Amino acid sequence: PADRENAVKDLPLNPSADRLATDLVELSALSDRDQPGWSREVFGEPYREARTWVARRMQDAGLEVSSDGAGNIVGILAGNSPGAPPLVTGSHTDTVAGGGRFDGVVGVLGAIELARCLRESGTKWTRDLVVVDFLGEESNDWGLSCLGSRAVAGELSAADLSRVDRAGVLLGDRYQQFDLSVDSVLSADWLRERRPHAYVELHIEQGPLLERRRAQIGVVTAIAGIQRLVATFTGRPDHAGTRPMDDRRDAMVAAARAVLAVQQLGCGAPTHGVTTVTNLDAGTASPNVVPASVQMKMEMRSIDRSWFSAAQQQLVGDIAEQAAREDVDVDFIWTNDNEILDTTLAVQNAISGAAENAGRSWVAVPSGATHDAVHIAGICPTGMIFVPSKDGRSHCPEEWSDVEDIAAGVEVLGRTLAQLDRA
Ligand code: HGY
Ligand code: MN
Ligand code: MN
Ligand code: MN
Repeated sequence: PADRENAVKDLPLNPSADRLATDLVELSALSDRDQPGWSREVFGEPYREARTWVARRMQDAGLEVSSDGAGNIVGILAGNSPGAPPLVTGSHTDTVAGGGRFDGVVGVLGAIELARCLRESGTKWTRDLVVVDFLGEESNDWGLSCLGSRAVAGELSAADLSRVDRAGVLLGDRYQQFDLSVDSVLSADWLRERRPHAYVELHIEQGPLLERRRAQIGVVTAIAGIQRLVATFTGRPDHAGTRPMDDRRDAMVAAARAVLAVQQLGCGAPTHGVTTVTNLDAGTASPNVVPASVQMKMEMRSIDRSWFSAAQQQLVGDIAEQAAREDVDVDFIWTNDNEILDTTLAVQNAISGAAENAGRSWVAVPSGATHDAVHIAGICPTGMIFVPSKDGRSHCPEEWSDVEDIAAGVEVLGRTLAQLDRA
């Protein structure tokens, strides 16, 4: 109806690129200076400092801040009907090692800037606005990403918390440094208690599509599923100097052939699919012994359901074939990080409508990266807004987004939530 359109059109929302820039600079200073780029890994000291800073920033913006039992920082801007299902937005502020300054951060700082704009303009929505900095979105030594969003979505189990890292430290024990216990993590159910009306996450694209299509806003249609594989190649140790080349069972050669087979599978994906070998580890190999055991870690991602499961089978066959060529054995351990997620159509439409209201060009894009949104989607209608990444780079020091693009993203986030507030 016209009045709803006008109400959203006239939304006094003018996010400040300057305030966003100031916050981005201050937060990026809270990182591990001994590593290249910006490193703020979950449970690390810089991350602890950053969360104190984020909580204070949320308070300054007028949000009622608390830490839920799962280590997420939750800020609430009360609406006129606090009992109504709330609008939730947010992202994460942890990074990969040697990462960038924008991944996740844009969604947390953008939401805080949105709260500032609403308060300044005296705009009060019907529904509460809930801003969340989710704990530990990036993958970690325990092999489990999205710790905070999984927990509040009820997707984190006691078994998950009893995983150990390379140093034998229990994941559950690491929460103690945030004064949290396994019980508090497993019982953090406020998101399921207060079933949100919708969740919308602002994030950098981390890829080249928006830049190539000269679009200011990405309306995310789907988030790629991720399957991770550890393949262990077992050959035979031999003296590297005396063993004839035609009589070896060289685990390293088998693994090398497998790396190329993995790449070939990804390159052959018909619509959307990527495959990456992220690590080859020959253990404590001696410099004069034919490698007997090599561990290969890889991940594959796709939004194409018909390709994804068949591709996993084909991958196992291709790797086994390459191992057999070297008379090497191989075994496989798969872990499913997350299923493919189709975002909610109504939320996609609210985002594209908001982009048009804001006079911003937009394009529908898939997300090759995973996000907290994947886990919140099981609880409520969910969508994501992308802003462009320079040269499509991310998870590296070169990661960059222009603050004007981020401010445009915040405006579209605000207009999207304003529409959903009335829906
Ligand atoms: O791996 C990912 O896609 C995300 O950046 N954690
Ligand atoms: Mn991210
Ligand atoms: Mn990331
Ligand atoms: Mn010798």
